[in-house]
Amino acid sequence: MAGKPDLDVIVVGAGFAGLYMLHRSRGAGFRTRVFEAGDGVGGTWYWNRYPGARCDVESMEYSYSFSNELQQEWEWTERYAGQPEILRYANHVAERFDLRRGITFNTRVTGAVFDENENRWLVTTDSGESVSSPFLVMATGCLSSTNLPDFEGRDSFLGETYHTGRWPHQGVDFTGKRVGIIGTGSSAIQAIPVIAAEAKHLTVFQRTPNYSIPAHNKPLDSAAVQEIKAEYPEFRADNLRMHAGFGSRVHHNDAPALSDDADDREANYAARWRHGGFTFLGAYNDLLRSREANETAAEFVRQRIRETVDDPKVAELLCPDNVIGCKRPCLDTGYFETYNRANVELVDARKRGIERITPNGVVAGGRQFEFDCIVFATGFDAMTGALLGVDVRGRDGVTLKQAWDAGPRTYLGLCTVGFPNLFLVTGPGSPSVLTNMIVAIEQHVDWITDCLRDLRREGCGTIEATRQAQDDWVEHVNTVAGLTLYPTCNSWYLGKNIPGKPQVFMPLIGFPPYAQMCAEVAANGYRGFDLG
Ligand code: N01
Repeated sequence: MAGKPDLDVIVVGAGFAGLYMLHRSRGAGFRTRVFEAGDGVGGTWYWNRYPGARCDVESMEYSYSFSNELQQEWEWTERYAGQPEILRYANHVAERFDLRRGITFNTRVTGAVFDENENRWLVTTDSGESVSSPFLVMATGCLSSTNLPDFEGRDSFLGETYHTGRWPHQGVDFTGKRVGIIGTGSSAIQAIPVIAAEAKHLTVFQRTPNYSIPAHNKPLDSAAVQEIKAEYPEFRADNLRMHAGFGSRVHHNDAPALSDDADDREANYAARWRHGGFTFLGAYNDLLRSREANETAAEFVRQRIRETVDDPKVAELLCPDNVIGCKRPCLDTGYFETYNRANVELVDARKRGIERITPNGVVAGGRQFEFDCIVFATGFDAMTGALLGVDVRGRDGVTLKQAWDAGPRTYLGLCTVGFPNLFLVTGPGSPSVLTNMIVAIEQHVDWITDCLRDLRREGCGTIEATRQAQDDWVEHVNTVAGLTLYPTCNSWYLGKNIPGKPQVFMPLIGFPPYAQMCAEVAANGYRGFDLG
């Protein structure tokens, strides 16, 4: 490779992480270019346009904090913003900070090879372009690589098929259609009530029942918004303190569940249920540490399901029996009520799974169902899928896939041994999906940009995690997870939703101490990194 690269930083992805990375690094004087596979900004909110798509973190929190002008001028309309509004926000940010000119759209990065002689990344794209830069930032998102299970006969279906994570931009009209939906995760739980209201008939195939908490979404009250805006920095700081694993401001009760008697506990859960959202899981401090405590909250939710769903058999099928909060909890608007509709059927796919897909529909539970459309709400190859979807090669030509053969290994969730100058935004081993993603993104992008400036100031060309620091970090992430009930169910946090994926608890639990650790690493001369 000859000559100087004309870029300092290449960023993969123009979601919230890529947009902010471009803004910060450009502001720090780095020549930065972003590649984006879609034809617009927004990442996950660009692709996930399924009916009912809405964020489960409140809109006043799920937004950038880096610009006071931005946070003052933007007006959210609902307590939980819908996908179209969040996408409008992403577009507004791109316009306001003149980011589009730094983004190459409709271009997927296919490969990235580290040149050890020149200390730079050579990046190739599906448009045939090759570019190089010393630093490469993967802003590829945690829930962006869709999981479409290899059901027998999947491609034989003659009707229309959709994946919630790749929804057609023009929308889908289900009027008069017989629809089957596979999956009952967050995406399905949001889509099911909306599709049911439109379709002639909806059949839901459920493998594992899910806990869901009412969102109680509503228009935002402008006086309350003004109050927050008057003290937005304090509100954000307060939110950080309150993050404890559910991605949003949670009012924590710092007492164990069994310290209350049954009536008080019920009253506490009921008040939080009426408030809606993840506040429910902050009812006690040991809900994700003690099975006995957890069961009290789980049973409260089961009772609400039994109360809501008219047919007792359907209600029992909908009642989960695992730990609440162990999988990402869902927030819904009228999910359980939907099973009282005459045009909705719930099918138990737990024992025999989806047996096969036929030209006319689905075979499950020993029955044949005929459909005009099938919706796959089957989730994502989370946290590593998008990273490993790019052919990344580090020192000695070792691929990221090889390096992570037994599961992802990182230092701070930001860097990985053998891949110098490669940064992961909200990578495995960082809190990422267990906190408010925009908060996690801002913290990572700020850390990476400050690091790039420090390297420039010190005249360093490379930064790479040491093996010892990485090994210690992986052990730390596992130890913290092992103190909780998180690893006890088949969640995508563990990679259990993807056949053959190594099972490792990928996110780190606990955002505020994590952010503090990252700051200390930088303040101590990038402890745990080799700088060259
Ligand atoms: O995906 P999921 P998702 N046969 O993996 C089923 C975020 N998100 O897109 O549980 C039959 O949760 C699978 O069954 P099981 C949020 O973090 C946020 O819904 O594995 N079924 C499950 O029911 C969320 O957690 C928002 O047994 C199969 C479903 O498909 C994450 O994205 C909205 C199957 C997949 O559920 C992912 O949510 C949407 C098979 N072979 C998403 N394979 C909000 O902000 C999978 N399933 C509100």
